[in-house]
Amino acid sequence: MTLQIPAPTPADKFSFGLWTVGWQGRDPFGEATRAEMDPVHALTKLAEIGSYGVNFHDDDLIPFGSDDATRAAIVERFKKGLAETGLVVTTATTNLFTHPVFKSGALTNNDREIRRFALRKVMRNIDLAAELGAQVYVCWGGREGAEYGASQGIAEALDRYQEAFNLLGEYVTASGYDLRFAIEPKPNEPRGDILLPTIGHALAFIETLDRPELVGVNPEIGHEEMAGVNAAAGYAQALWQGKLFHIDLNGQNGPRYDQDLRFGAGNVRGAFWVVDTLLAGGYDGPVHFDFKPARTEGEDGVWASAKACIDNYLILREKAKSFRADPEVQAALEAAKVPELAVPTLAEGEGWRELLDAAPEDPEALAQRGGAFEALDQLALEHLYGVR
Ligand SMILES: [Mn+2]
Repeated sequence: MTLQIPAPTPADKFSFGLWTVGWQGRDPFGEATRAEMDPVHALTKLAEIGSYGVNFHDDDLIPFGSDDATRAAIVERFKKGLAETGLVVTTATTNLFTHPVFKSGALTNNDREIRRFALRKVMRNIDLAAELGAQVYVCWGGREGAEYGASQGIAEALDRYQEAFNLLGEYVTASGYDLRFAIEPKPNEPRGDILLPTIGHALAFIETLDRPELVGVNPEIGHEEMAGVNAAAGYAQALWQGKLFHIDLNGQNGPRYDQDLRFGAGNVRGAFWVVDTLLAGGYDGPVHFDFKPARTEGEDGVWASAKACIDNYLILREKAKSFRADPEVQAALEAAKVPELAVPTLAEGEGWRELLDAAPEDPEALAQRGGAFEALDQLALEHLYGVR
């Protein structure tokens, strides 16, 4: 039985960054392999493949250093493109990494003047994000980090990061913008070590801010896998803490350079569990793909890979739904006592005294019980392999 891939709809909220499909294929060893892409052309093609939204770094749309008149003309033309294609601006973000001024970081640079410049650059693009209707402002601190132990004090760097988010929170509040921030963790690349390297680090940092309710996370599958941790489990914890403000889906094969493969083309099992986690947790924000079409590809390959991100999400969503709906899976979940984890450990009205007074368990007998996880996981694989 061949699965019919559903057609994408606006309710699916698929979105792409201009920097994804517009990536020219420059890597540390080679020049660009593709021409620059006109952002308005990108809008047209994104709408054609079933995208609902688009997002951008300030410099993706408006070249760094543009004067006010140039900036205004670009924004007007982009707005017209949005109106013609019906695409929505879901998020925006600041490029705080390409220009050499940011070579040693932006919001946490040791150099105070660079920090001040960076903050002004962020606020300026927040204005544009709000004007275009974005509801989430993504913050990837790719250059916030170091290569050497003595290069910066981590505590002082976190103080400055905290100061920056407190100021930006105050800025959006004072400006009356309906905008929340989403921190995107990454362990390394381009810096040797980046601050807030994983979802967990970011979640802990957010709780120290003046307005923690304004800040959540934007986890990228590849970045979590680069750190060797389970991306789905991280997404689940962010959901559990009410902090999954946005998502970056892509593909990665284990801890190595940031591959940014099209979604579904890296760790397939990991991708399946991410989709299952998003469905179970009721995530209803944009489904954003942060990938890079391989530099081997021409423009046809760019759109083939972007469309494949959408298709792979829809395929995995169908598979996750069929897995959860399968009566054999439900029986296997019962056998593995998965529903029992939702039952509180103490009974209603019980406290530590009653627990201490309760009839003792027999650990030797309990140890004889099998987990029944192998059969359960095999059912998941059979759904994924397409034999169920
Ligand atoms: Mn990446």
